[in-house]
Order: sequence, then structure tokens, then C-alpha cells
Amino acid sequence: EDGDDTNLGIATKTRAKTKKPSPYKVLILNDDYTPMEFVVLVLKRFFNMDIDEATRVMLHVHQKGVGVCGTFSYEVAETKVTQVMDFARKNEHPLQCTLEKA
Ligand code: TYC
Repeated sequence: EDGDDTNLGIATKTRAKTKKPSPYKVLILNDDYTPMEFVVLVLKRFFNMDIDEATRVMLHVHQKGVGVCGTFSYEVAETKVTQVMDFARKNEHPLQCTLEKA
């Protein structure tokens, strides 16, 4: 029981609204030129996957065209996309990465 003294003994617990951030998926796209090894490295480096998970996700993308790297707040997802795109460009690979509301 909380709140003011107009409360006639009825429990009326309230919470201040804490805004949970809406989740965003980071997606990686297939292309014909980026080496499989490089994609695995990206998944390990930026999404903390182990070698088995990174290989599984990379092969999924290779076969299906797109795959999910993870789900994050908008801010973190945007940062991951920028990091991956910068790393791919620096290494002269056409790898594309984007985000989508989950
Ligand atoms: N299709 C690429 C190849 O055959 C491998 C690849 C996988 C590229 C996943 C991008 O997101 C990707 N070398």
C-alpha cells in the first residue's frame, strides 16, 4: 500500500514508468566476394561469437542471403553496424550490415 491518504485501505502500488528501449536486430547480408573467413572474424570480433556459432551464422547467411548477428538497443545496434561497415571497408570487402526493428 502506498500513495496518499485518500486510499481506503486498498493496495494501489504504482511504478514510475521506466522506458525500456525497443530492440533492434543487426543483420548481415550475403555477397559474392567477401571471404567466408572474414565474415567469421567479424562475428567473433563484434558479436562475441565463438568459432562454432560464427561459422554456423556465416553459412546460414551464405545460403539464405541474410542472418541475425544479435538483438540490441537502437544505440548499440547502430554502433555495431558502423563498426562492421568501417572494418569491412578498411579491408576492401563489400560486406553489408544493417539494422531492423525487432
Ligand atoms: N558468399 C561469400 C562467399 O562465397 C561468403 C559470405 C558469407 C559473404 C556471408 C558475406 O555475409 C556474408 N565467399
